[in-house]
Amino acid sequence: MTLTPAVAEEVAEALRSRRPVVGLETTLVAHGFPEREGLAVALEAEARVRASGAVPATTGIVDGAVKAGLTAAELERFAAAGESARKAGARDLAACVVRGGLGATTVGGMLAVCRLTGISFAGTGGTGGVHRGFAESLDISGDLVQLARSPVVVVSSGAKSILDTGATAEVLETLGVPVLGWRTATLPLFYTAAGGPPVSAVVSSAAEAAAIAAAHWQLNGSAGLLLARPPDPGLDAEPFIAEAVRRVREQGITGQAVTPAVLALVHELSGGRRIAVNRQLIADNAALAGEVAVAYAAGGHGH
Ligand code: PSU
Ligand code: MN
Repeated sequence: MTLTPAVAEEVAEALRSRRPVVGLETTLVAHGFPEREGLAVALEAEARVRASGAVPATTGIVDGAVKAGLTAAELERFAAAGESARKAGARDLAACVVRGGLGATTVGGMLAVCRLTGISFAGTGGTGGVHRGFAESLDISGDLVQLARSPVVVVSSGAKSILDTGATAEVLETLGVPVLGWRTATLPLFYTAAGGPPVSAVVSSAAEAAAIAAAHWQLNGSAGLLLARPPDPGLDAEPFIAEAVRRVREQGITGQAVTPAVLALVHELSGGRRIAVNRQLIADNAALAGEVAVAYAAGGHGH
């Protein structure tokens, strides 16, 4: 067990010299895709970050060490572990470090690692949020609170439409997290571009997003921003989602198991199309995070 994060040499060097770095999460690698496809997704996201001129730092807990920047062999371990890798939100980091084994970071877990290591940009598929039926379950993803606490721009395809997206937007407003729409005035719904609540500001270039982030960090200290990019192409998953949420509730599933259970059912009901759309948007979001990180560095803001 070590409490000092293990930052890959390439990542550490980039951070020292204020060059662009992009954090990535591992829950989607271990739990988000069937049969090791998570490895291909992770490598694709890293390649897209590199192509945009930034250094990828995929985060996870490996044998008791909090890591920023994983080797291909480590990524392979996450993909192969599947369900046996523990889902690691911010609250789980300590137990993972003490127990050893693999902890697959959620967006919230990744943000905690970004805070520890000084990473200011990150990419993912969809961020967690307020679950449908929250009035009964009080199920609100830790991703939201971590966003509010971490000076990081997170690029995602908005909040998954398995969530109550209107309530999610309200909580983001309450927490003071700017929601920037990438060339869109409404929050994308992960699989689909249209129909979400309004964003707080529309941005049309990476330089503009970087300038708003820099200003936000000056004005609001250590608070994060969400940059929401509509998926391309989309998928109308709505008919499957209500059914999936209903079945998961009926089965009495609660807590951390809710998101993966709903996603698995949506996948089953949508006949696998979800996987292709998901894969594409994760890679595209990673690339945009890289572009914003590059613009931020070029604007003389540092990292
Ligand atoms: N998107 C997917 N699969 C996932 C997730 C998102 O396609 O597994 C993960 C992300 O890591 C996100 C997490 O941070 O779900 C949120 O989980 P919860 O609602 O339990 O906080
Ligand atoms: Mn939850």
